[in-house]
Amino acid sequence: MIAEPSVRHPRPLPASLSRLQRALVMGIVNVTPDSFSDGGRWLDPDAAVRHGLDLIAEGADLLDVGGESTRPGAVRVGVEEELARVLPVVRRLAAEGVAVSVDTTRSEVARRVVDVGAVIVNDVSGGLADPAIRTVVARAGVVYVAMHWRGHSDVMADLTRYDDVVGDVRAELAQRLAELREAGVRDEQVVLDPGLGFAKEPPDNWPLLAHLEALASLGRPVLVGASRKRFLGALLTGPDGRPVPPDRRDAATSAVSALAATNGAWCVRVHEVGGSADAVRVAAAWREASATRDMS
Ligand code: PMM
Repeated sequence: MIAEPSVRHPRPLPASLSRLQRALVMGIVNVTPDSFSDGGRWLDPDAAVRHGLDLIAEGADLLDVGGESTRPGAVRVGVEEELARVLPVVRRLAAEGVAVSVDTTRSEVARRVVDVGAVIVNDVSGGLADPAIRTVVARAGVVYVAMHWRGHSDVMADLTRYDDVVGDVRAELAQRLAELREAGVRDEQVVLDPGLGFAKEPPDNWPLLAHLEALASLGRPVLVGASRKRFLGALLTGPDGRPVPPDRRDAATSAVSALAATNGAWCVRVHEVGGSADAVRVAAAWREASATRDMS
């Protein structure tokens, strides 16, 4: 089912973004040595800032800066190392006028990045890894992305049992939302995310994408992070009959962006921005046309 045409943004979002009547594109800046598709490329702060500005020039509406890899099996970094990676990059991008999100599960990192200009805290654990992050977000009043999560990267491959993946993810996200309210986070600050690839086997991701409306029915905007993930590699095989590698999954990522935006996603989080920037505009035109045809 196609969702309502008007785009509902979380608050507070910079006015330059909240006036857009289409899904947003979040460009990924991983300041890590080991992320699954681009680890090590932007570890130097100058390179990370340059890459971020390139993504904005290609059409990203906002950037998500991360200092800790969440790829399956990844080993955690210390809080000081995470801060050293992200703080200079966030500070400089925010000073350039970019809307910056920070991908962190840590309350201390969330507090410090907001101080230097981040406007979104993107927590892949939805508050479970470090519950104090809820209070930080409540006090700061920034937008908070609560992703569906069941455990850190070293254990998530063992946490993939679902009775009904859509119903179970929805119920667990409803629980995250209740915990956030309890900590004083206002509903309007919150964005929900199905956590594609996190404690999910490749086939689990498709029903979540096909039923975005089930998550949207919790009353909050939905962010989709499908970019270059393993379930896309598993769908597509190369000439050698093997799953295509991460850097060959961008066309499929753009296709997901178009479909997700058509079905009401608030934002898509992607490595390669150009294809998704086009896709969300196609989706907006499609939605508008489907909403405006006079049926009488
Ligand atoms: N995926 C990754 C990291 N952060 N954040 C949100 N909100 N949603 C996601 O799906 C998500 C995320 C893993 O991808 P990466 O290692 O390429 O950043």
